[in-house]
Amino acid sequence: MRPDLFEAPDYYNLDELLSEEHKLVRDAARQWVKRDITPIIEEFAQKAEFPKQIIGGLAEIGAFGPYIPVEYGGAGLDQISYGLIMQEIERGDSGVRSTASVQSSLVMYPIFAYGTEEQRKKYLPKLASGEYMGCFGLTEPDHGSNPSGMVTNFKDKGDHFLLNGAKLWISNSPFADIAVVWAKNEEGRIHGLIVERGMEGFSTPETHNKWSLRASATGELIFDNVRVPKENLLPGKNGLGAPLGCLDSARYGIAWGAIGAAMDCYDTALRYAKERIQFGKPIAATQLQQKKLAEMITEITKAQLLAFRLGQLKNEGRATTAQISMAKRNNVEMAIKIAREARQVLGGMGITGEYSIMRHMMNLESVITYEGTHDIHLLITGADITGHNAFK
Ligand code: TGC
Ligand code: FAD
Repeated sequence: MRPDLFEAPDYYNLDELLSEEHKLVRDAARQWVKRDITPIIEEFAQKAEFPKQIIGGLAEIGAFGPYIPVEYGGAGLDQISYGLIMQEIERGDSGVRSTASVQSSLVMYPIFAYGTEEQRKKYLPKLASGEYMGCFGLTEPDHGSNPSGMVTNFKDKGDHFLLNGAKLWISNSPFADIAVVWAKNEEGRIHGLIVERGMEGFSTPETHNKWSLRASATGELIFDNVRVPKENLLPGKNGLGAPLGCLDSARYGIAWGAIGAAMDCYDTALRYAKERIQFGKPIAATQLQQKKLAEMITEITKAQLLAFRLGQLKNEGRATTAQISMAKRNNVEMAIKIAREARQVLGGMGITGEYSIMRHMMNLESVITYEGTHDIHLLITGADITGHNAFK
């Protein structure tokens, strides 16, 4: 892959709205991505392998639990800092951002928000440092968009719970030390359980042959009569609202992350268009390429404003699920469209691993599907504005 010459677009001087802390956090993540992600990511994506050596670096830039309080090992930052970290990591690769999203919002957050003090102390510092890696099991083979239909279940056996079922499409599962698993009790109520690697009957086969998120490990979670200690139940919240509350946090991070992927595609396409000469002039001097590039920067700027305002609302505890859905949906679609256009600006070179665009484009095909599909987020907005739920 070529040297990383990335320069972040900031057409509306949004840096002026950031605090010194925001900029410090953002710049540290940006430098780390240039130094530790760009040089290796294409190779790992090509060989479909998660680069485990980056775990320590992710922990150092505060990507594991950015908004989890310092007393539990988190970075104690605000929601805008969290968003900026996700933006910078996804500028490098959506799969790397996935690893951080899952660890922070889908594993650390439920333990912090719904766990006991003992669970917080036992798991959070190790998750923040990367000593433990976690995964989140909600989706099942027959229940993706409709997780309330899940069949994974646990029975009370007196001194332990007996867990049975299977989860599919689980980021980080092949190497995770712990899994936050959502399962129904005997009354059909959904609860979160912490399942640890090594528990008898628990296995995590890897899913192969993905064309997307190739540098992220995805797999299954299989529970065959797994004895889960009773102290591993998350007692603070139950019902579908418990996992959906975690998704709010992860979807918010994705709304920022997608901007990073889009910025990288735009920046690459802009530089290429200025340097590539056809018919005796740079292709950047042609109206058709200018249209593409001008529309890209317009859409990135709108997405940045949406994410920033959502971050302010989130800091104030006022961001609604529907507002988060709108931002996730808009910003991921924005990014995937920009990746497709940017790929064309590079002509044939756009399909090679010399440049990051095709990898971003393929990654975004997962991002537009996971954490609620593009359709599901539209229906969440639809239900919110009309008062009519089209899911049921
Ligand atoms: P519905 O009846 O609407 O809601 C059930 C209960 O949950 C409450 N609720 C929420 N609570 C907290 N936060 C939220 N965001 C909430 N949304 C809803 C709701 O009030 C209700 O509470 P109660 O007390 O009345 O029972 O549920 P539904 O069955 O109609 O489903 C709604 C729907 C379709 C929107 C939801 O299920 C959904 O979002 N589906 C998409 C599934 C999804 O996003 N899966 C993601 C899996 S994880 C993943 O993809 C990780 S990829 C990560 C990476 O690698 O980066
Ligand atoms: P389905 O729900 O079967 O949807 C298929 C199509 O039908 C979609 O286009 C959808 O929009 C549409 N559709 C569904 N319902 C409706 C409706 N009511 N009206 C209109 N259209 C509808 N899950 C986890 O729990 N943990 C993870 O870590 C995780 N990581 C993932 C990593 C990757 C790489 C991928 C691809 C997925 C991951 N997922 C994870 C699963 C992800 O959340 C699901 O794929 C997603 O929620 C969609 O579910 P599904 O794939 O079963 O599609």
